[in-house]
Amino acid sequence: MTAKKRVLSGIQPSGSLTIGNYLGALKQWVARQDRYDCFFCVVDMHAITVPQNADDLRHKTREVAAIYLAAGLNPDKAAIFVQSHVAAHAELAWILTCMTPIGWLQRMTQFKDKSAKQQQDSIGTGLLNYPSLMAADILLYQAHEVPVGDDQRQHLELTRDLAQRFNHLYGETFVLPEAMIPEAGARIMGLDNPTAKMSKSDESEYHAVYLLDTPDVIRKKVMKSVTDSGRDIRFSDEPEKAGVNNLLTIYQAFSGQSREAVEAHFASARGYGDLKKGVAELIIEHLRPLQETHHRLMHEPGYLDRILADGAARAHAVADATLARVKTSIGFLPPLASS
Ligand code: AQP
Repeated sequence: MTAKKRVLSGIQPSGSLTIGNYLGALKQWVARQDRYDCFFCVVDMHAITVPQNADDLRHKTREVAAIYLAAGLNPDKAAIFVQSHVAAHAELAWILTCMTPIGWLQRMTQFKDKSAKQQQDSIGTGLLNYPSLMAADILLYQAHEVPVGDDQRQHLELTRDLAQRFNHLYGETFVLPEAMIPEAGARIMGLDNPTAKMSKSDESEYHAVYLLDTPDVIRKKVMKSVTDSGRDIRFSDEPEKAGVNNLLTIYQAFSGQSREAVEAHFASARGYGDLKKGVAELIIEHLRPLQETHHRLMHEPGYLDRILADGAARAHAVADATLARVKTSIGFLPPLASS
């Protein structure tokens, strides 16, 4: 019997999760858990690369873990844990940071975008080093595949470059991971601005549909989404059709239908109002069971804590072994076990 391939991914508890996080990442994770050896973490150490309120961060960390379960992750199949519970992430991140050319980090689109939103003298170094920490997350588990949205493609390339550099310098140590980007839903755009990626930390009211939004709020946001002045309901790369294209993509990703089937579904629509109604109702229908389970789990903190403790123990077993090997390779003196 061949060993299962390994998968790792994570989401930052930096706000309320959006349908972008679900379609780009979570949905793919659930689809993989039967066939792969899976590790999924709530990446709280990534979240602090921009300022966070401590109470909010604690609450969001639990909320995100509960969403993982509510979305269908099964803790008997996948290790579900909090990144900061496994210290090896911080240790390997430092070792990799020392090997990461600063120019590689300065070229990252996410760094450029996020640093542009902050005052120059308040940008934390962690924001620049974010990709080295992400490389550590992945390489510690020797992950073969990393299911993520399209925005993480560049960070995955940097992870592969770092793994290759380490393997070249110290001998074969790390598996080279591959980004698994979904065909539909890899980049869901903002409802209020379909030229910008939907992000959980965007503060505009009509930007994102959150996974825990009520049906009325979802309807309101989708009905207010930016489209164009035409009536043509079709997939398109034309900039002026970006809003309609985004709504159709959301429909396609939730329904699992082909583009042709989605266009055929809306062929008799009387205008964008019908398209928006169809999209809103589909989102509501898909999120209902997730929201019900999430609500129940948030009232069972003991259960959630046990899952996270068990996940961290499973993560430790793999991560600590990789870290020990790396430390030996680079010449760190092993500590003598105290008697
Ligand atoms: N709009 C999106 N469409 C598809 N996938 C997306 N992802 C994020 N936004 C979209 C995917 O969700 C996973 C978790 O991302 P993250 O929390 O680590 O950070 P991010 O990519 O920076 O996501 P956000 O929502 O934009 O968070 P903030 O606002 O905190 O920066 C990743 O797999 C990502 O690709």
